[in-house]
Amino acid sequence: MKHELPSLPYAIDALAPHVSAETLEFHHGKHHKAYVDKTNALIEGTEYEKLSLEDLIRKALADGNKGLFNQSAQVWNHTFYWNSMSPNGGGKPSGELADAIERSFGSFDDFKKKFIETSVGNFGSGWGWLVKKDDGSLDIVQTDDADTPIAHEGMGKPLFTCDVWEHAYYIDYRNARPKYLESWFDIVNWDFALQNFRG
Ligand code: MN3
Repeated sequence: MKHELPSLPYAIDALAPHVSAETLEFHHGKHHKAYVDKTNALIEGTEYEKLSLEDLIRKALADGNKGLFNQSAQVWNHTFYWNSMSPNGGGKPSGELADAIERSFGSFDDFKKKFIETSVGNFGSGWGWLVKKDDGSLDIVQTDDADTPIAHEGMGKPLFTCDVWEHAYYIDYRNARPKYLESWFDIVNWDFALQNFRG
């Protein structure tokens, strides 16, 4: 199958000032598009062509096909990231997700602090994730470069992700990754996270 660049689930300027239209024009229109185009070019005429994006990512990793893994995992991660943000986001989670966060991290504030510390602490490029483990508890994980929890057994089911590659924040925050993360919490899509928690 040919993979498509999904449309953003909101207007290009809807996340400003937390994430500007200019950032999204580059991040979605150039970076994400390039990952989609390169994935399609790499799978053309190969056995990967018939696989879903998720299966393709896992097979590329198992095959040691690093080039394809990086491009295809970035396609998945970015689509998940767009959905992890909302102009109606921010605030605190509700319902059973709020309970799970308290159980796993002590309090919402402790969770937020730990998520920001973990994501700021990623030495290079990568992703911060809130994941649900098999036992129902929550965890914060970081992955490097294109790596993604969906490629690894036992890493947990992603509930939301924050892109901490410089291209995600450099236009708006220059090198200030902690500022980006603080601001990012005002657009976290808790409805999406709850849906993933339940699903
Ligand atoms: Mn990115």
